[in-house]
Amino acid sequence: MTQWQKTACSLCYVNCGLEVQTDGRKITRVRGDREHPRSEGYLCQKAQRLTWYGDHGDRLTTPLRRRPDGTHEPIDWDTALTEIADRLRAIRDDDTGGDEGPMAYVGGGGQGNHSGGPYGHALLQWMRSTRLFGALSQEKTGDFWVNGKMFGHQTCHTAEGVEECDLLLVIGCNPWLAHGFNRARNVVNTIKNDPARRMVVVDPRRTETAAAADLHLPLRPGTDAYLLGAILALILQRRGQDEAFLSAHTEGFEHVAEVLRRIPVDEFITHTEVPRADVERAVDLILGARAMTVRVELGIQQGRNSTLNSYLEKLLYLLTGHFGRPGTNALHSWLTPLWTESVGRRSAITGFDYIGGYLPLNTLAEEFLADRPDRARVMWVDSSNPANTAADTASFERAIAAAELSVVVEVAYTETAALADYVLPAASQHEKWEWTYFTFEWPVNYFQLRPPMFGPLPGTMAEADIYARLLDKLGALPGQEVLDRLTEVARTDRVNLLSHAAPLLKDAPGLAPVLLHLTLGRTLPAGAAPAAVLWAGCHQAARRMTVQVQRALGTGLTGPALGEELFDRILSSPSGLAFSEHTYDEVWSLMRGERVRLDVPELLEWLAGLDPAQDRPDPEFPLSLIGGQRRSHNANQILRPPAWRRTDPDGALRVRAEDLAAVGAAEGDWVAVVSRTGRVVARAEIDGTLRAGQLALPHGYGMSVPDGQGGRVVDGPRINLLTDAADRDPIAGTPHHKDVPVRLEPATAEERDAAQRDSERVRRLVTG
Ligand SMILES: Nc1nc2c(c(=O)[nH]1)N[C@H]1C(S)=C(S)[C@@H](COP(=O)(O)OP(=O)(O)OC[C@H]3O[C@@H](n4cnc5c(=O)[nH]c(N)nc54)[C@H](O)[C@@H]3O)O[C@H]1N2
Ligand SMILES: Nc1nc2c(c(=O)[nH]1)N[C@H]1C(S)=C(S)[C@@H](COP(=O)(O)OP(=O)(O)OC[C@H]3O[C@@H](n4cnc5c(=O)[nH]c(N)nc54)[C@H](O)[C@@H]3O)O[C@H]1N2
Ligand code: SF4
Ligand SMILES: [Mo]
Repeated sequence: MTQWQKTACSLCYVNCGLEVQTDGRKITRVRGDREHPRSEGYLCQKAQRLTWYGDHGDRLTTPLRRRPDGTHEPIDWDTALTEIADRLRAIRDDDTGGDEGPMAYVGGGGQGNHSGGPYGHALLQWMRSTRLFGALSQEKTGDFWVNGKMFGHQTCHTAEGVEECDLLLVIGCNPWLAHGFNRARNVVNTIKNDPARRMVVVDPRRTETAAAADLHLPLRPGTDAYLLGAILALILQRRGQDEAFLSAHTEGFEHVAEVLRRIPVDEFITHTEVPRADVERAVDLILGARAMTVRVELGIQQGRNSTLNSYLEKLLYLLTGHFGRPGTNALHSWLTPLWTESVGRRSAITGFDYIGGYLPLNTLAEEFLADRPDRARVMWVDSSNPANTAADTASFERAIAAAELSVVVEVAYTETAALADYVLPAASQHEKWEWTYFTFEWPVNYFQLRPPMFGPLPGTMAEADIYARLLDKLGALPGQEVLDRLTEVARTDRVNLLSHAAPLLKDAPGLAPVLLHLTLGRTLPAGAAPAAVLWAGCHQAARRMTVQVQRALGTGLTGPALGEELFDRILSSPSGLAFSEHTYDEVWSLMRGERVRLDVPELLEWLAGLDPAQDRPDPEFPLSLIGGQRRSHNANQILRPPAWRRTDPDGALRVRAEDLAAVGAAEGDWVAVVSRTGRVVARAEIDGTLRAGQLALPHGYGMSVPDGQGGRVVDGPRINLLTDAADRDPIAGTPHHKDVPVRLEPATAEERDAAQRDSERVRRLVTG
């Protein structure tokens, strides 16, 4: 009988536990892992396609170096790492720039892989650089900023009680297709079928989730701040605030109330174009709820007034006391926080604050293209494909061309890799020990370390090894004798390893992961060395939340013994395990400070200044594009072969019939979507679930892939040709991708012919 191996799905950040069967390097069967303590056997249709992630013609198997003509040639690892090290050292040594250093590091992990991040950060530190960018800083940093203000620290992060709530308020997300929380479809169906539970959806489009809801508020795109402001004002008018909760746990309510009382409710509601009666009904449901949970995502985080939206959605549950009880929002624990806190640091070039350690991805190009000595000089990309996923593709291309050195660490020959000076081939998530820090559960939180299902693909290395070898070439590491001595300590006196290593780390604390990898790592099961970094996290977690770790593990161990136990359990639990278990009243221990700060002056001022009259579509670009819609057949840039898409192979433009007819086009025609920044041709598909004047292009297309005939073909729209990096949030710099101002035009005959030709080539790959 064939063995089922345990792993997890890396196609979205929910990371459901899986069991798979394999044949050679192919995954042949996939099922949900019922022993996975969090996902309990759940999976969605995408997991069946997982094999396409690691098994395709664009897998990298050798380092590449760019030739003067822009093409790449294979080189061996030692040459690649030696040349890169020489250039890094030279740039570091002659850097005369400011204190942010010459390197910009983009990425550090995707939807399922965070093992490489700590090692990349070690390199960034060695380069005396702070400029860190990534997917988080184009979606979540506004939320982190608000959390910092309200909960006292930017790593305080909220969770949702979707399983136990009696009212689920979904704002700007579509869990039916995008998930975002555990077992999303089961949750949506269960609420739908339970007469005692309700769901309200705030989304311009009648999404699959909205169709299952008790109430759908189809607001005009970009008007969430007006709607949420009006709802909050109505709640106060009805004295719906939870006075007992407010006085026990919060401060600053009076300042918030003052601003909310001045909101012109009628005017705001009119601006959203939602019927007043429906808004009132939403308020009724909120005030009648026993336990409400608010679930949000890109619709507001990548929408207009993004950071303000992140504040208002939190006020909704905090003012009404729906926090820290079963079925409400709460904070969650971390084994190791996925981001950090940064307060008071800002980019000298753009003036944007660092948030959670990150600068806005939307400002990456400016950091390189500024004509000043402190500009960024090295572009280092790991586990990210900004040539397709960062706003304004053309400006990213200028930025990487302006870099004195660009390196991409990747499993696939991506659009970003194609532009880099050097490309370093990483072992895939199926070929190394891997984990994710997307651990967002409360009151019990879970962690899974996944063993590899295949041996290393020849020519590739795990990130931990890549960075360790590079740092060794840079002379950043102690000699072998020292490492051997520490390895012996790891074997015989593991608990005290860090104190033995302390003198080495005094001046370079960022090297800790690399040292652990090279010492403790050698004592772990075969190939598990990169997991050594988790050991430090286990000890920290055991110190920080002793009682909760004890509870989760069912042990009375204390002190370092508890950290050791947690690490051993992680190593021996292939389905994952619960690492912390809180009681509800312990939620306050996850905050910094005693009380939630409700009044955030910058945001109250922003709210008070909202003016519907100033907020009108540009007549030149009157339509609103959802630039990057989640659908049943996209998964960021993770699954590259078009063959996995039997539906929607072209990545259709979805549009209402009347908006399409207005440019003289019909379903199936090629049309041009035009923005201030660019022009993209797509095949039109009629979709009556959109609001009038709203269009949608999918996320996760626009990849250049082998066409099977010796050439390459781009599979669908490169949506970020349309987005403008300057169209961004004033605080977090996050893009407004869910509301891109565009117009529609008929495609020219030339565009149509080219698009049709490419589509046929892609479709041949789909049908094999
Ligand atoms: N199938 C699939 N699932 C995925 C991914 C994927 O690529 N494919 N990617 C994963 C990732 S990285 C992320 S971050 C999540 C994102 O998950 P979601 O945020 O749920 O997905 P999106 O489709 O980007 O957009 C969310 C919703 O915002 C709505 N919207 C547009 N404009 C507005 C507006 O002005 N106001 C409001 N309230 N809503 C608006 C859209 O109609 C859409 O339903 O999905 C994850 N899951
Ligand atoms: N216009 C528009 N743009 C968007 C969005 C949108 O809605 N609209 N959504 C944004 C969002 S929410 C997100 S999260 C980003 C996602 O965009 P990115 O940050 O670029 O992340 P992914 O698309 O997930 O790409 C991950 C890359 O990591 C590589 N990879 C996979 N496994 C490994 C590994 O083990 N090691 C290494 N080194 N590499 C690996 C994959 O090949 C892939 O190229 O896109 C953003 N861009
Ligand atoms: S919900 Fe996400 S992690 Fe779970 S199977 Fe689907 S794509 Fe994979
Ligand atoms: Mo994302």
